[in-house]
Order: sequence, then C-alpha cells, then structure tokens
Amino acid sequence: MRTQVAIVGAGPAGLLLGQLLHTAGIDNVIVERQNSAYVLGRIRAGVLEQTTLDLLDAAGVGHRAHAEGLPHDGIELLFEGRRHRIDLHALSGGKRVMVYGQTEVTRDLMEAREAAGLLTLYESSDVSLHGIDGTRPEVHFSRNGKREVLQCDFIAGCDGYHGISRQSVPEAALRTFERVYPFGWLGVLTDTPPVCDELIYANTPRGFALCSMRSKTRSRYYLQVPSEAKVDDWSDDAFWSELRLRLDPEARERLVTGPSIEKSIAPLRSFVAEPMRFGRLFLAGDAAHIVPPTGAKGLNLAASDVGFLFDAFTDHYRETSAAGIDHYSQRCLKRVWRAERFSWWFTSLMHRFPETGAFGQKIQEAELGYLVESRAASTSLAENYVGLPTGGPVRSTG
Ligand code: FAS
Ligand code: PHB
Repeated sequence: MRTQVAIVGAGPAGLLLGQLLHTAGIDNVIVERQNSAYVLGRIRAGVLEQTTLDLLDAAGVGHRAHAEGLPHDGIELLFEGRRHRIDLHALSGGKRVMVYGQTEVTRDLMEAREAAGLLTLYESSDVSLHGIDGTRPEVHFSRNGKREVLQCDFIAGCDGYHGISRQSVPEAALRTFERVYPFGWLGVLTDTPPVCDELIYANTPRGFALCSMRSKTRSRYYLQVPSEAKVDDWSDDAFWSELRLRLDPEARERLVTGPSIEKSIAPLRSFVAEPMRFGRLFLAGDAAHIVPPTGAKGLNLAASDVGFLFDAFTDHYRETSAAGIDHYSQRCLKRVWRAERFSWWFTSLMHRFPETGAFGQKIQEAELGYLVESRAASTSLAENYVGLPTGGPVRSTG
C-alpha cells in the first residue's frame, strides 16, 4: 500500500489534516487504533478559536459549526462570590470564540472524509514507524489479523499524548518539558439548559468550577478534584451538590440539574516535546504538546499545528520548496509556548493550590481584582483567550 502522506491517528488533528490535504490533491491515508464510534464517544473540548473555524472552512467542513455553533463575545469570572464579565469582543478588537463541541468537529470531519472516499484504516493495532530518518518512511500495522505496510513520503504523527509517534523519535533527539498539576477536572455532560448564556470560570475556596455548554439544551460542567479522585466516587447528586457550593446565588438559582450522559475525570498537565519534526515524521496536536484545559487551547493548538503542516506539505508538493517543512517545528512551537504560558497562567489563577497556603490565596484574589479593574490586564486575557495570531494565513486551497 502506498500514499503521499501517512497520518497516524483519526482525532481532530489527523482528520483535519487529511481533509486539507485532500482539498490540495495530496493523497493521504489515516491509520487509527480505535473504531470510529470510540473516537466519537470521547467528550473533550468545547471552544473554537476563529483560526480553527477558518481551517474548518478551508477544509470545506465549517458549515455546521457556523449554523449550529454558539458565537460567544465574553466570559464571566466568578470570585469572592461575585461575577465579572470579560468583554472578549470589545477588548480583542472584534474577535469572538465559537462554542461547538469537539465531538461535532470530529463528526463533521469523519463524514466529509467518508463522502470523499478517503481511506481511514480503523482498528489498526501494533502500529510502528520505520525509516523516518530516511527518504522512504513506512507505517507498519496489524489489521484483520494481517500485518500491513503503508509506504509514504511523509508521516504525520497525530496520535495524541499516548500515541506511538513521539515515542518513535530517538530519545536523544527530543527534549520534553512537563508540569503535572495536583488536581484533575471532573466533567459532566447533561441535557439541561446552561446556567448562563456565557461560560463561567469560578475560583472558590472549595476549588475551581467551570460552567460551559454544547447548545442551548446541553450543558458541560467541570469541578476541580484531587488527582487521586475516582469518577465512581462521584454520584450525579454529589456532583450537583458540590457545583452548587461553588456557584454565586444567581447561578445557583438558575441551575437545572439532570442525569449525566457522560462523566469523566481528566488529569491536568502542561507538556511540550521539541522539536516537532524528526526527518520525515511530523508531530501535530496532543502528540507534541498538552495544555491544562482552562484556557480552551488544546484542540485549537492541534488545529494550528495542522494548518502549518498543511502549508509545509503544500510547499513541498506544489512548489518543490522545503521552506514550510524546514520551518514547521519553529512556527508551531512559537504559538505552542504562548498557549502553554496562557493556559498555565489561567490555571494557576483559577485553581486552589493547598501547598501555596493563605499567601497564595491572597495573591490570587489580588490578581483577580486587578484583572477585572484593569483594561490592560483584561485585554491581555481577552487576546489570549480568543487566540493569538498564527503569523500567517493557511495557504489558500485555490
Ligand atoms: P487526540 O488524542 O484527540 O487523537 C489522537 C488519535 O490517535 C485518537 O483517535 C487515538 O485513538 C489515536 N491513536 C493513539 N495511539 C495510536 C496508535 N498507536 N496508532 C494509531 N492511532 C492511535 N481541550 C480543550 O480545548 N478543552 C477541553 O475541555 C479538553 N478536555 C480534554 C479532556 C481529555 C480527557 C483529554 C485527553 C483532552 C482534552 N482536551 C481538551 C484536549 C483535546 O481536546 C485535545 O487537544 C485534542 O483531542 C487534540 O486532538 P489530537 O491531537 O487529534 O489528539
Ligand atoms: C468545554 O466546554 O468543554 C470547555 C470550555 C472551556 C474550557 C474548557 C472546556 O476552558
């Protein structure tokens, strides 16, 4: 079997890259460990930056996000019992974010890929990468009881934090940076109306809480829980009781509870692997970096990596130039580290850190008070939250 670009992983990064490459006439095959239902069943991100929407449009799959997504012009910060609105739209010079679940993005990309008749090899096991430091790389995998070989020009490692791609880079060639947080996020998805029209990020003495949504009738809530917390220890009633204790009176009054249709705990970490390219292997998305979800950057960073990788492959195949390939890692990492900083800062500001004690709590309260009173500080939050510039548009597919 042969293709131009072999993509490992059919999450949002792999599927978006495959669709962009298809629009440019570049042949690609995706090798995915799970089946499509499993990939769709993972409930994750909820907020898209304009940059991500632009890439979905470039891939020809943005129409449902525009039709069904919820444009948001602001977020609310809740601390010391009071809510303060951050006007993202006014402070960022007219930008906004789109609330549209990662599950729907993945669904749109899967349907477009199937309609285009592109090959996605689900349920491929024991994937291994070969010849990544040469000019004829290969992806080996088992499927339907048979060992297969996919020959290609390039491999895009879009297989997430636990994938095989980053692990295939010789240890001496990779530098990693990591910070693990002493807590996780217990998330609940429920078919109840959101408690507020915009997202509420809460810093409370009992810990962080986030009130988000997927639509006007489907809500997504998160609670900060200790790292060792187990999802089975949290009944729906226990979740709702704890959430109420972390809300202001108005939100508590408006909260509509209901049965959870999904409940899970996500660990929080900051992680970056450098460089994001090794020979003919290119890492994109969670395969290369992880951010704590506080800043809603994970999915959006994966999308911007893919935009840069699409540029690189298009340069190579269209203009026989190595510029995009040579600068891929550097272009990604500049934006990755800016998002890592913002996500670390927002996580440090909004969560309870017992080890920093009363002094740490007072510093958080002082920074939050300054943040909502200072236009300069609120502007900094707004321009990071809506997404920093990518430093150059995705190449047009015309
Ligand atoms: P993904 O992990 O989504 O996809 C990787 C794909 O590769 C998967 O389908 C996997 O099955 C496949 N794969 C793995 N190993 C393989 C192998 N050896 N061979 C073949 N295929 C393999 N971001 C936010 O912005 N907000 C959030 O609230 C948020 N919540 C999250 C909760 C959790 C539990 C996790 C893990 C992440 C969360 N994220 C959130 C971040 C998330 O949205 C990621 O940024 C996004 O899924 C990144 O997409 P990909 O890079 O495609 O990686
Ligand atoms: C979500 O809706 O899942 C979500 C929204 C904003 C975040 C994190 C998660 O910062």
